[in-house]
Amino acid sequence: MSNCTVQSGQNLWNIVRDRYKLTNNTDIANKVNEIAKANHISNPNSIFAGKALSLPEATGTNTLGDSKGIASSTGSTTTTEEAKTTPLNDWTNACADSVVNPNKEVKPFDMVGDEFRNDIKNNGGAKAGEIYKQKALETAKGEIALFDENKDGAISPEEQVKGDVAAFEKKFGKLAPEDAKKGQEMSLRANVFMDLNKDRKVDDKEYAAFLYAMDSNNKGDTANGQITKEEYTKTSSYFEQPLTNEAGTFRGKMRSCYKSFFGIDPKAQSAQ
Ligand SMILES: [Ca+2]
Ligand SMILES: [Ca+2]
Ligand SMILES: [Ca+2]
Repeated sequence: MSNCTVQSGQNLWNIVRDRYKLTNNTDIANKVNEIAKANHISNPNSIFAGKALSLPEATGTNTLGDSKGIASSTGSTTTTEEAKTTPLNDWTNACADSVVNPNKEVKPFDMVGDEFRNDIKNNGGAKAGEIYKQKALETAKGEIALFDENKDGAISPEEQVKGDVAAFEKKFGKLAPEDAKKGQEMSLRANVFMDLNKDRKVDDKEYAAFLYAMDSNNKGDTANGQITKEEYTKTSSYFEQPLTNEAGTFRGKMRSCYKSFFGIDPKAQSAQ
């Protein structure tokens, strides 16, 4: 066991990664949870400079990934048992339909329901913002539950890559290897795109901000709580490289939504 003091600019993720020389995200996430538990840290995402940590000695047996890290996992077609057994929800179904059947008419995904609309109609929308936020978080949590193999409440790039393929295969049957590979590359970029605070995982807050930005990704730039196929496909095009100006604007919108929903600037958070 050795001790270290958290320096400014460090987070548990990079401390653990560097100390144990881990390159595989699942290994890092597992180790982060282990260290957090041992140090009675309830939220591994928020540790502060000056905090003393005890770290077990590195054993050198844990370097499962290669030096390419996440990239190495994209070639794999392993699927998570979790994603295979958990039924798809309305949102994941709508996503899968939008991607796989470009010609199919897909009903807008109603994220907010009548509670939201009635508040606008009968109550001048006094609670609409709060209702919207809760519904977006609910949808986000449903999505995360499908992918979250290590149960840390967020989707790591690796979980995203594995889970997306599993979900698609559950709906459409086995994918051809080249389609699976393309899908995995897309999933990886999507995960990085949504990860506003750059802690290498997408949590419910980030996903909720993403849903809001997607819901308002239309000509009028307004969110109505229903995500149309057009809004969805336009947003998915941002996962292509290189990042376009439009994609940058979209991320700006995610960031301001995050700030107004949760009162935190994701940029400031990532600098911890
Ligand atoms: Ca996770
Ligand atoms: Ca994140
Ligand atoms: Ca909409």
